[in-house]
Amino acid sequence: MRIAVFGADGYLGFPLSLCLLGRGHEVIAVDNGVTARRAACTGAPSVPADPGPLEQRLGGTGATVVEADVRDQERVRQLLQDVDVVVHLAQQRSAPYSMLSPEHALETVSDNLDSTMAVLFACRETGTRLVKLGSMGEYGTPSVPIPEGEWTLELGGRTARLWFPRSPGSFYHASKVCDSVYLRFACQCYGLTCIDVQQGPVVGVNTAELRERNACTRVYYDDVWGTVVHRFCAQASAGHPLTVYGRGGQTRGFLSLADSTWATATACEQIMDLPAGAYMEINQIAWTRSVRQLAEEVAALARERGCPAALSHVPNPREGCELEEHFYEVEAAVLRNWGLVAEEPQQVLGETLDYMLAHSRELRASVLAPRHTFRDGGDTCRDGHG
Ligand code: USQ
Repeated sequence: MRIAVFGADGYLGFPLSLCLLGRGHEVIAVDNGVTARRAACTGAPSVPADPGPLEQRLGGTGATVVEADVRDQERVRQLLQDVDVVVHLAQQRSAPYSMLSPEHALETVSDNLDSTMAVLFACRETGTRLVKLGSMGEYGTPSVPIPEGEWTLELGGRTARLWFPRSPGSFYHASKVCDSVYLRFACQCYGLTCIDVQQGPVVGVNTAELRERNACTRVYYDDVWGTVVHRFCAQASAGHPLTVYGRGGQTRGFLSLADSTWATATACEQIMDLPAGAYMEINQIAWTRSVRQLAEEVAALARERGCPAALSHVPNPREGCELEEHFYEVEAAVLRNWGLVAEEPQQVLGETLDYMLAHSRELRASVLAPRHTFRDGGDTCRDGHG
């Protein structure tokens, strides 16, 4: 198949492109480099600091690399001519970034909406099918199990198949809710075919294809772009206490980078079997952990490697926007039915820790502690957002 990956230079996009190529697909890798620019703006280095130009990193694979802004409707229409499936990852993907200032909130919701609308209308015209990366954070943390797709409500002696209620915890997560609303409507109204992937935080630095090419993806560890496990591993490697926000009972569904690329590539293939007009939601997670448990596991692995890692319960910068203790259960049957054999959490945590230890000299100490709160934001990059 011909598959376009929008956001191909990102943490997920690059390994996904390699995975799709490995499965024999033709890949059009599209990016405009905005994530690296945004991260530089908040003082956030990735590891490695500069993985090199995408064209070079995909050299010799046969992928077509295109620099383009996917908010540009006309450009997206051109790019999707004769493309079977597009994977849309090209969005502002940091919850903390979206809470830094009114400008960052607006940039997040408008950029994410613009790109989704451009992709949606291009798909309507070209018949391209869409795999869209959403977020498990659309649902928040309700005190009941989160179903996969629609659920049945009984009220007043009647039943209805409905969408599960959304409860986002940041403007970033709210932008993903809007994406889902527009895409579901477009499937119903225009006959678009879409898999909306509600994904939990992705963990890890490696996939089979990255190992094979001895290549790296962009991994962040700072308080704006770094996700929790990457931060804990970097902190342990740098001799910094592991910053558990508040009580640390915040529980999420995680999956490894390799599992995420496998699942998203599988979604690209599975979507061809869906009837036109189908809107399918899947919950892309493999295992659940509280952040306290994760910190304890990373600290234990660090101690095994001779690093004296300690936990520090710091005031939660997301106070008021997330619960610190809650029930969390997620239905994730689709991935199991597709045959996902998830990587063991211990293996993924250990590999991520080893990666950070190998790069410990590059780690910037000033971005390890939280610098911003969701309520008050911060001054970072106020003038140069985006
Ligand atoms: N946390 C800590 N200590 C830290 C950093 C984070 O305890 O040093 C806690 C946060 O309070 C939060 C949890 O870890 O409760 C997860 O935070 P995160 O920064 O790892 O992930 P999040 O902001 O939720 O966003 C990430 C990705 C986003 C994706 C989302 C899936 O950046 O693109 O959509 O995970 S989900 O978490 O299910 O919404």
